[in-house]
Amino acid sequence: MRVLVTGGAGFIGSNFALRARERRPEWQLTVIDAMTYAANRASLEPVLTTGEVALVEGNIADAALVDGLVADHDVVVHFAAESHNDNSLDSPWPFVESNVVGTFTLLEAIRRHGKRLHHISTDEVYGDLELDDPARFTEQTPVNPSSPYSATKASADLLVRAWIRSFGIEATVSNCSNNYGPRQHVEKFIPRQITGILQGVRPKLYGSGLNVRDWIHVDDHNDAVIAILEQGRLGETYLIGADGERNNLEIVRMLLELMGKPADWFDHVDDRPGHDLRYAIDSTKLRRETDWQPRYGDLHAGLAQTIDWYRTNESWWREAKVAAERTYERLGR
Ligand code: NAD
Ligand code: TDX
Repeated sequence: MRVLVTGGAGFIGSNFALRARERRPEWQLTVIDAMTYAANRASLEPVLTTGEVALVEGNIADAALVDGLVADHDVVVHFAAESHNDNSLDSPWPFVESNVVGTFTLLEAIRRHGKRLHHISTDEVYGDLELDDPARFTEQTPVNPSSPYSATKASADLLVRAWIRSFGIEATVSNCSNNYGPRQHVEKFIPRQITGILQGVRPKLYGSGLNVRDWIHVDDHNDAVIAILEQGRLGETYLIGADGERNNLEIVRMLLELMGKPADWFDHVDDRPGHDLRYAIDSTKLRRETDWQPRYGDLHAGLAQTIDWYRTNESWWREAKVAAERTYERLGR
């Protein structure tokens, strides 16, 4: 099977390429990535140097390029997106271009060539839940996005659903909760705090720190994607989550403990505008229809592995850290 991975030089996409090489060595993988600030060629180095994965540097909104690549592959796994909420509040256009126009461009190529698509999305399209609400998101929850990022992801999801219904394309969609693990850009919450602590900087909590995210290890997310590709029903949406609800303060306390710092060694900073309170995923459908199960049940163990990775891969993140912190300084966070 020839698999085209969009956004494969970013966090989840590069981990997907590495995991697919291990679990499905017979697949032929090509990555298309615009190599934005969020991409890192080094993430793919082990599979690029052996020739196991081909990297095409290009934009998914480039219709001619995408048409040729889709024609040459059997399946497209679509990770490419602008992915950071804080950036979307600062400058929304790249989010519309990559997430909406980019997805539209892919869909048209998929339709022309009759190929299979798996579209990767986020639980943020459903908006947020109250802190004291026992409810969790399901595939039936109506979309209700809060930020420019989540609005563009919801738009992309709706385009995919419309192309399934109106044009009969062979596609599946997954909406996953917050990922953590190796190779995540240092602008994101967990790697920002880990790399900060390694540099002697106290963690920074937005607002009260009581906002809840539902954490899943990136390998568990990617195993679910492989399960959906192989066992999912065409036309369906699957929610991916591993019952990892924690508030941000609890995460910071775990990191401080694992890294040998006092429990109160953090600061509160200004809150993110429109900051979603809580996300929570009910992944019953995925578990009922496929054999997927998360392997990282223990968040402590997953975070310890992630800390080790950042500790031993400083050259991977050093430059990006300077740029990310410069942006945060300008945003006052
Ligand atoms: P990321 O920012 O680390 O990586 C995104 C990659 O896409 C980058 O390599 C970037 O260069 C590339 N890209 C962006 N625009 C492009 C374009 N127009 N053409 C080609 N390549 C382009 O993001 P991530 O965290 O790996 O997220 C991957 C996907 O998973 C996204 O669709 C995101 O919405 C979704 N998702 C992420 C999370 C999470 O917690 N990180 C959770 C659920 C879903
Ligand atoms: O320094 C920080 N301090 C802090 O308290 C940062 C960077 C974040 N936060 C908070 C904001 C959120 O409540 O931590 C939580 C997680 O923040 P992010 O890592 O920015 O993630 P989030 O906004 O929840 O979105 C993530 O999960 C869903 C990904 O970035 C998205 O791509 C994905 O769709």
